[in-house]
Amino acid sequence: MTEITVRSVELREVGLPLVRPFRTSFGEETEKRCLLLRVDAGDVTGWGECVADVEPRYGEEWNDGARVCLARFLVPSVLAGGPISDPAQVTERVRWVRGHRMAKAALEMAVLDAWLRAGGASLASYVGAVRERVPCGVSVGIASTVDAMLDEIHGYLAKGYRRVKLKIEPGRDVEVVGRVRDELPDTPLSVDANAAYTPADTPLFEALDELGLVMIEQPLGHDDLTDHARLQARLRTPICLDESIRNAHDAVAAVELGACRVINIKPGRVGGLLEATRVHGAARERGVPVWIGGMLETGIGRATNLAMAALPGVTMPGDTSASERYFHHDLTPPFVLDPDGTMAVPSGPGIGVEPLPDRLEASSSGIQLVERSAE
Ligand code: NPQ
Ligand code: MG
Repeated sequence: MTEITVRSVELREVGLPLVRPFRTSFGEETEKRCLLLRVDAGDVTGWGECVADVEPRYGEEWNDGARVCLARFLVPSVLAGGPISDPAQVTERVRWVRGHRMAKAALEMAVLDAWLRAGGASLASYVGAVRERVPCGVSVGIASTVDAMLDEIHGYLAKGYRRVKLKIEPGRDVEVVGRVRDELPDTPLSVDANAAYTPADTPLFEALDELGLVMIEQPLGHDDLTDHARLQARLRTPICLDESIRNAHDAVAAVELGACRVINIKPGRVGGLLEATRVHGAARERGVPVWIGGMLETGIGRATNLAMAALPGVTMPGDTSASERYFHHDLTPPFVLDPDGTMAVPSGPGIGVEPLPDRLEASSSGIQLVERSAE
């Protein structure tokens, strides 16, 4: 039995410039800023990445809030609990804190990485991966013109991506997507609204329903299931829920209500890799296809997403794109897309990657060490 004792946890903010601005219905980013955690467990260390952003736009959490929650509540609870012989103990020790799933997920990832390294096992094997390579899709930000968007899409298709997801927002939707569909009649296309619409927009979704999309992601409220169920009943195109699915319980409720026919799993959004495997299991039992989303992760979070994408119920290409889709220089050795549109699942111990020391140094700010408090 593998057992580790976490001695301290280092929290740091890293900033990586994006190769091009990424615009969604909730805002535009030119730099990815996130918290990275390094767990020191003596003989082994582990890395975790928090998917929160600078501001609470995609979800309720944000970097400064996540850092304080980790430093004040989550890390001390894990440190105080003593040795860890099962990663599920992390979940148990932080259960008393309501919500803060992104912060919890980052800590679980870092402890799990250290624990797996201590036992010499890979994350992929631990979660039950069944593939060594996974098919990948790409998410395309809202551009100022359709031509600019098409240029970008043609570039991705030339690299091999197997599905293209277009971000939409009110005023940049049916017409834009229709023009892309006209130019690319056979490309698997989807759209993601990031909760920008209301039930009053149903006619707009009925128009999108004619465009042969693979799915329509999170059209309505970020915390809604019932409006989505009513909309899904009127559409042939599957609705995929992202923001609305906070845990496996939500996934079951969404499927039973008919609120979606596809689920986007993001380990960070559901509170960790272990809960993400439960979302996967719940969907699989019910015959609901899932795929792994992306939050513009550095190589740390990208590695864990790839491991999850190798699970048997993940039957659609996800937003697990190559490092170069987002960054000139990733924190880890870059993840590269094969011309066949697949990427390799990391197979080394733990999450299989570590930050490159010089890249980490060059992109870090605000480093904080959280140690066990004296009894
Ligand atoms: C989605 N991701 O599926 C998200 C949204 C998103 C790849 O489309 C910083 C932090 C920027 C989190 C931009 C993709 C982000 C972010 C987009 C999440 O809805
Ligand atoms: Mg989404």
